[in-house]
Amino acid sequence: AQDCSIQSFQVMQNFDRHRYAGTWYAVAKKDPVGLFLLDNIIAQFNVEADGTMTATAKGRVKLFNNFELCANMFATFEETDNPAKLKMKYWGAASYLENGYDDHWVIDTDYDNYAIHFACRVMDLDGTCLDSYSFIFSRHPGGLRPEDQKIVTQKKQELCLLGKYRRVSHTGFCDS
Ligand code: DAO
Repeated sequence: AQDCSIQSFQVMQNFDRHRYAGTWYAVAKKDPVGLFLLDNIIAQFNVEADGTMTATAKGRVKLFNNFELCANMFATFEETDNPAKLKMKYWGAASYLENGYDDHWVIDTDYDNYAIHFACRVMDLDGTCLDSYSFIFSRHPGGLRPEDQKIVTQKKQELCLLGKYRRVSHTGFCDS
């Protein structure tokens, strides 16, 4: 049987935040409970002068009354004993946007084409995840290259999330 305890998940070896920096387009997403970012999700990771990683992100969200807008989000990252397992503090440019403190695990990336992210918000007693979300990022707004799709499918399976993702569309909603 497959081991779905999150502590058994392989993460990126020798994670290099300098190579991870730059623009990533979310092309697929496994949503958490209380879904926030819907689509047109673009994240920009930075390495600050002091070496810490930060990010800005945009994405379409729906607020109360189904009012939709483009959310401008900010994040700072804290290190843990594993360089690929970061803690992310995030907040919105406006006070009515979501804020929180989540895991940000980099499961795999080739830095130039694809990245697979995973965050568990609530763990079950057996060590599996009860409430997770995961982004599949591409450097290319058009999606993943066929050769990367294979790796991504394999990793989705290892995260016990195969079939749980939806496509994230890019229509230009958050451009300009
Ligand atoms: O969209 O349902 C959701 C959960 C994601 C919340 C995190 C928003 C802030 C993201 C900034 C960095 C990109 C990973």
